[in-house]
Amino acid sequence: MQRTGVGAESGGFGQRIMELADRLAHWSESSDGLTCTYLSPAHRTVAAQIRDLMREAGLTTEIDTVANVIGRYPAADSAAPALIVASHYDTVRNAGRYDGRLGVLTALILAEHLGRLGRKLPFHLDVIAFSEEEGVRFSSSFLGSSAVAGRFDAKLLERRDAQGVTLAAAMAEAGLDATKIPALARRRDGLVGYLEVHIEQGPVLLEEGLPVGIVSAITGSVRSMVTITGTAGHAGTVPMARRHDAAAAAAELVLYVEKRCAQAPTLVGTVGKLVVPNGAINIIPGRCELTLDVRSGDDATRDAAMSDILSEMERITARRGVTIDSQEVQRTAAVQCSARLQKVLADAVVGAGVKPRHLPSGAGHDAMMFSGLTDVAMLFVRCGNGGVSHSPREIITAEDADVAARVMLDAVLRLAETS
Ligand code: HGY
Ligand code: MN
Ligand code: MN
Repeated sequence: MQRTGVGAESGGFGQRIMELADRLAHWSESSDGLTCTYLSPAHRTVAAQIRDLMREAGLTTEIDTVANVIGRYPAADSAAPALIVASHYDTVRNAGRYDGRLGVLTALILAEHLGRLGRKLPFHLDVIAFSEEEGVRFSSSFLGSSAVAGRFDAKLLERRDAQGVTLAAAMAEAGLDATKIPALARRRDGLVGYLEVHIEQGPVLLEEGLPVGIVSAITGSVRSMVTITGTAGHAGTVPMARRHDAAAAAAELVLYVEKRCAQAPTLVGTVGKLVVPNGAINIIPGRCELTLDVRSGDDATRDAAMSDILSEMERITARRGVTIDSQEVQRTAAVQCSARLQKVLADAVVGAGVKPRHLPSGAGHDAMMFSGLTDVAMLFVRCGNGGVSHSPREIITAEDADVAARVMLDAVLRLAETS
């Protein structure tokens, strides 16, 4: 059975994916770089653009009540289960243009190609562009995918953004009805699996000269918001021995996180934001707000590091006469990808003439939300520029995007043959 189908002229998928990624990158809430966070005007425009692309591809489309964009390439049998092929369309600040969007556009291109071939599948092919994976605006990731996976935490609706706007208010302002979120949840018996194409966001495939790789596991993370309260004072008149400097305490904590999280192979720890609110050059910082992101491929390793970091916070408190409040805002368990779907991807990778390389993901992904509900697997695509991501220097090639699209198309058709 010819799987990749006629009409898939070599390189055609990749070129189109790159062109569409460039198009979607036009909309940003910043004049300096690509930033597209949940329900901003840019975010709403990109959702409409993706919906229109899905319509042009012949999919039945909708934008759901958390702003996920869903395009269905229907099975012959309306009662058939669905295969979800998805990723996210929101971005971090000053982002690259492929994180998330590569997966959305690849899924779209696949569905469009199958429609052009008139090739029906024994399952619906649901292309989903999740609305919020990065957790930038409301400090909690996977908002879009958690709703579809039936794991949305309603307490999130009271979470406030930097301007004090609650998620509930932001949704209402966008005309989204939060009471309809529970109805988005997919059932286990309605799914045959979940697949996601994503950039690797690391150097492994680049260093090994491979265009794609198969994800074996996805790292789990704990994220906290930390507030250190000391005593503000005059920078010129308070002797050093009498200070309770919140920023100096934060500096000690940052260096401790760096040292502690260097102590295990897959353990990483990051303080991504560190702010002295209303700071000034001649004021001793009385308050410092920071974020903490600790991850490991193994939850016990991660949790041991978090426990040590919390103990160090207590020691800093005692040493410096400050108070440290640490609020956990997210905890995601590490996920093993389905052996069954990894094999399907590996067979398709071999079919594309590429050595199959299985590798773990240090980044979190929407796929994690579906683990436990259905089988999940991911295909990584090589990143250039040393593998950099969450940066405008994020880069892939049209050739690699084309390989990934062909591998994913082949994998979907292999699944169709065995369903
Ligand atoms: O932070 C992450 O791992 C992902 O990019 N959201
Ligand atoms: Mn990301
Ligand atoms: Mn991503």
